[in-house]
Amino acid sequence: MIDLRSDTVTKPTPAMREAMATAEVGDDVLGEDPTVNHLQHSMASLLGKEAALFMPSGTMANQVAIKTHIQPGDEIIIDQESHIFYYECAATAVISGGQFRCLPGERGILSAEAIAKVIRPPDVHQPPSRLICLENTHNRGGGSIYSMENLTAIAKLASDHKLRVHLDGARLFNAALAAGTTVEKLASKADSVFIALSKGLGAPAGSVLCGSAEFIEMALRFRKMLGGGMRQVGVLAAAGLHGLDHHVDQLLEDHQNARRLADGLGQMTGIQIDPEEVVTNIVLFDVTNTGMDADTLVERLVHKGVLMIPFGPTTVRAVTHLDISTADIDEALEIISHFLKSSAR
Ligand code: TLP
Repeated sequence: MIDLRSDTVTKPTPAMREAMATAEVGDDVLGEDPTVNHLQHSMASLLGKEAALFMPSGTMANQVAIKTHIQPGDEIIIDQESHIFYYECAATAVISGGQFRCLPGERGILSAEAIAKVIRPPDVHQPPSRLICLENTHNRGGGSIYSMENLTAIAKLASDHKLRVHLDGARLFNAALAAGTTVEKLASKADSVFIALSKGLGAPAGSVLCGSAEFIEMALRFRKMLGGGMRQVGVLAAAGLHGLDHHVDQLLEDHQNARRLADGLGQMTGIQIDPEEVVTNIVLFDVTNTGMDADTLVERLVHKGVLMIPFGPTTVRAVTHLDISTADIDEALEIISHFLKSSAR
């Protein structure tokens, strides 16, 4: 099976398992897990933030960040395809009582001009705009990235209007490599940011939320409230530290493999894709002209040994990752091409 459903499907390597098995641990709810503390310290300094907090998942990192930033009744400006809005089970409505002001981004990317238009004036009838949420890279945007210039303009706008900025940086390393910059520079334009350890970095679980010391102190309370306080969790933190030490540079290979996949798909009759848009590890393509919808095509390809996921009625997503080689991409392309030719007959 060539599993291109997500970069979340990676299995820990033997070396990562070894790091997990030998990790020093303690009770992290008591703040006594040395490996978690090491990870939090490393991540805060990597992102140029005062403090960091280990989280069980990216979803919890986003939701704890939002709860820490807003009060019930506040408004959050966000792209309409963002993970926070699209895939987090309306958690913000339930947990924080926030209201979203959704904007149509350009492949998920918002501009300062678009955001400026929806910032509320002080008015007793209207909810206060409080927070801007950005996603970099953007998942449903096909791994699209923010330019530094855009982030700087958004941060200035936020500061002029006393709004906070939260960055869903689940794939921030991918964004930094693609933009030729550092995660620290990208994170410098946000008040809070999280990075996932369980995606491109190959760890089995975990995300790290970063921000000011004051922000993280509040976030710690909300993580506990939501049941995210874990005990001897250094075994997971060790996997994350191993990923940070060994799997960041390999993300470039994931990007090259994604582009190779996109180029190959672009040659196939029935598939619509602009390979130039594939700048990180996520490939979106349209299957309308194959005569199949996304569900049917994906389902049939499972039986041929290629796993992808439907991302809309006629859109399919494929994601490259640590457990996918260039040879796997070539084999997947051959399988898909053969399948499309035989379906067209
Ligand atoms: N994304 C998953 C699915 O939930 C769609 C995937 O397969 O891509 N932010 C972004 C940008 C994400 O892509 C995801 C997961 C999350 C947050 C949530 O992370 P987890 O799964 O750790 O809660």
